[in-house]
Amino acid sequence: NASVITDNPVGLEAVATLPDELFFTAGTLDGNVKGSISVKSSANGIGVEYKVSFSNLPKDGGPFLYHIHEKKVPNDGNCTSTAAHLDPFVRGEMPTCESKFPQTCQVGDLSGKYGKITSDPFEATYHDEFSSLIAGNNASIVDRSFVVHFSNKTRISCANFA
Ligand SMILES: *[C@@H]1O[C@H](CO)[C@@H](O)[C@H](O)[C@H]1NC(C)=O
Ligand SMILES: *[C@@H]1O[C@H](CO)[C@@H](O)[C@H](O)[C@H]1NC(C)=O
Ligand SMILES: *[C@@H]1O[C@H](CO)[C@@H](O)[C@H](O)[C@H]1NC(C)=O
Ligand SMILES: *[C@@H]1O[C@H](CO)[C@@H](O)[C@H](O)[C@H]1NC(C)=O
Ligand SMILES: [Cu+2]
Repeated sequence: NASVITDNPVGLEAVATLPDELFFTAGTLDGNVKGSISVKSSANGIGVEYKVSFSNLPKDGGPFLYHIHEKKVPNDGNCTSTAAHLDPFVRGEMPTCESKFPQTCQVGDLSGKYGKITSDPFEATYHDEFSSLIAGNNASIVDRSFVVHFSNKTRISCANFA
């Protein structure tokens, strides 16, 4: 089970915004998915508040998945280089995450914990107890990225947190 993060400094926010250009042309895209994830510390330092927003999704290939990934997107924009999901408790992807028990999921498995992207536009806000905003913490989203996937896990687009 993931540890609850209790020492997030108040007043921090990290934001990642998807780029205008896709690195891959995965499947038949009607334009490019747009979107961003904002991660703010909570007033009491416990966990973080996520605000996610996506639009202009492909017509086929959903419901779409999204996760925090371990590594940053390099300058060339290749989403494959972001490696695996953020998983400091080395849970692995299987068995799939049970959203009723988010502490049992990979820390970075946001669509597993809080729901897949099932509408266009899609907006969601939620509190996550297990994400850190302190660089160097193994559950930190700082110096990481997020990736949007088709339901078959093919990567569509990705962005770095800043
Ligand atoms: C992990 O969390 C689940 C769900 O709350 C709980 O049933 C289980 O006992 C926990 N496991 C450990 C090792 O703490
Ligand atoms: C994954 O789904 C997309 C969209 O439906 C499709 O274009 C792509 O070929 C699929 N990839 C694989 C490996 O099945
Ligand atoms: C993207 O990155 C992966 C892993 O780093 C690499 O294997 C692949 O060749 C890269 N793709 C392109 C088109 O550069
Ligand atoms: C990440 O840190 C937690 C303590 O906050 C620790 O329990 C866990 O084993 C660490 N994970 C790794 C892969 O070192
Ligand atoms: Cu992912």
